[in-house]
Amino acid sequence: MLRRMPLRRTAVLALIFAAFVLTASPALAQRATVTDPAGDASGPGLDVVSATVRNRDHAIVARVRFDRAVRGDLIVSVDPRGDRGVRLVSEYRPHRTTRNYVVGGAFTRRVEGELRCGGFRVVWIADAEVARMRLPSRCLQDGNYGAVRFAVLTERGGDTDYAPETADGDIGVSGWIPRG
Ligand SMILES: [Ca+2]
Repeated sequence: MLRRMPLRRTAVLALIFAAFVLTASPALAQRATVTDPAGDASGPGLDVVSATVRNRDHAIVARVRFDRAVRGDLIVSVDPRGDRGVRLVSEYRPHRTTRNYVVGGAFTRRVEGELRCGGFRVVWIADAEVARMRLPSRCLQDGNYGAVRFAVLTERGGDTDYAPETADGDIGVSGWIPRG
């Protein structure tokens, strides 16, 4: 027969379990999300609402949500620790051809020039106001990297919106995301 556990002991166990889950989840998640207000964009371009990046073993996957998926350029900067990163670019044209490409250098260390990256894919799900970018691992430092961090910028002529934002209102950067 089961012995009834005293109430206080149950509460202590619940607290220990909650603490374990809270400590364990960031390492297990291998992803980071940043959010940004709707309605803060400069001009009629892409107003970023949130962005999530997953650092999977074989690919880095970014999912960016907008207030509305309208014409504009989306740039996701990805930075490995201590090394040169890349910028994932999608020039979204809902009624024309959308151009997708990768450029060398993250926002933190910009380099000009397009990179060849076979397998770089961008999907716009306009009904859901979402863009999804997938960069194969081999296109970043030949796959030799661990944690990454990211930032999102949108442009239409000039800068439209960005996330995360620092306290001073400049473009910031996410926390480090361990590789899955
Ligand atoms: Ca915004």
